[in-house]
Amino acid sequence: MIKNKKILVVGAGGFIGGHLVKRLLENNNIIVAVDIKPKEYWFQDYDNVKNHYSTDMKEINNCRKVTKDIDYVFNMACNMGGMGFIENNKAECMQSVLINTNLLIACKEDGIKKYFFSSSACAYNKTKQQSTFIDGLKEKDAYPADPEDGYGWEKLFSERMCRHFREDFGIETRIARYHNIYGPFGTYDGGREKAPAALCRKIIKAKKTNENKIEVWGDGQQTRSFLYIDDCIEGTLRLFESDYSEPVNIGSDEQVSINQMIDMIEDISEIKKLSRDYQLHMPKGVRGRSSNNDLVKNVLNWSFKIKLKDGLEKTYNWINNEMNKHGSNISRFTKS
Ligand code: GKE
Repeated sequence: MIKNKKILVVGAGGFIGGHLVKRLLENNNIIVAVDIKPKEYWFQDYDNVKNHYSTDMKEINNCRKVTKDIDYVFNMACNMGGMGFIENNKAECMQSVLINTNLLIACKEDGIKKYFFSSSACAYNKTKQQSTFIDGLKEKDAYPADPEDGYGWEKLFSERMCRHFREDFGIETRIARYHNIYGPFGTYDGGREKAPAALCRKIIKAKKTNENKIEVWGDGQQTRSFLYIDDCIEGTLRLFESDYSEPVNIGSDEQVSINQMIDMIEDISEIKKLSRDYQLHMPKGVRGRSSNNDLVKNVLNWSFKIKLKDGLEKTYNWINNEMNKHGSNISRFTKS
């Protein structure tokens, strides 16, 4: 694993960025950490980061300020969230293209050797995700292009920007297509939360208030696969160190319906079965999605380890603690 390097992590105040910084620090790397959020809203606190910056990396001059004397760059930053956010904020999501583009330009100017871009399963062609249980998406299924409107187009375009900076200017680029990453220190309330955290929160709240019903977006039969954060960080670092420069799925192939995931969370909470109020008008996204992991096994000799039930248990316990601490007050985990 990467050791004793000077690494710029952009989006260090967010969910995946926060876990990445923690892991890189454990390996004695020197970290320069950047996020658009004020420091008090960063999802994790670090004592031993060399520099923190709260700055907007959509501006090229801000990128130029932080890319000096850096070995490697991880771009984990974008304006994002679960379906409730990305379906209603397409223009906001697409502006993240400025982060990746300006950061790559600054990296080229400063001779950065290696660059990581966090892409998404939202880059995949929508027509391949129209039935509930689908074959896992293979990397080639992103083309012909018809990604998630807004957010997915930004990811696909930025993937290509990385490719051309590699081909034309020799920056080594690595690209992960993340499949719905979840776990502790992630957003669980406020509108940007994804399904695992949202449903944990709703079930915890039902338990605390003795309600017997939760709201579920869609009919509950839509499917996804969810990847626990520790697996995500391991896969990310392995990909970064590999010599594979095309996009790779970092995801799980344990495909479940939303109803099946709710069953699991109900078991964890030991609550009696709740009735489900299916909200068909709420954002639903694609009908079915899962990761095909043939390529990742082949090029990294690695695949995810943590089963959904186990990852949900850790996530549920963390959200439960946070809700006990904050009550109905807004915590820092409500901002992306
Ligand atoms: N967020 C949320 N909250 N989703 C719910 C809820 C709820 O209370 N109840 C049911 N769902 C359903 C959604 O309607 C959707 O069909 C499914 O769960 C998953 O929603 P999600 O976790 O918000 O996001 P998606 O998997 O559709 O999309 C996410 O994909 C990732 C990549 O795999 C994106 O929002 C990105 O966060 C990310 O790129």
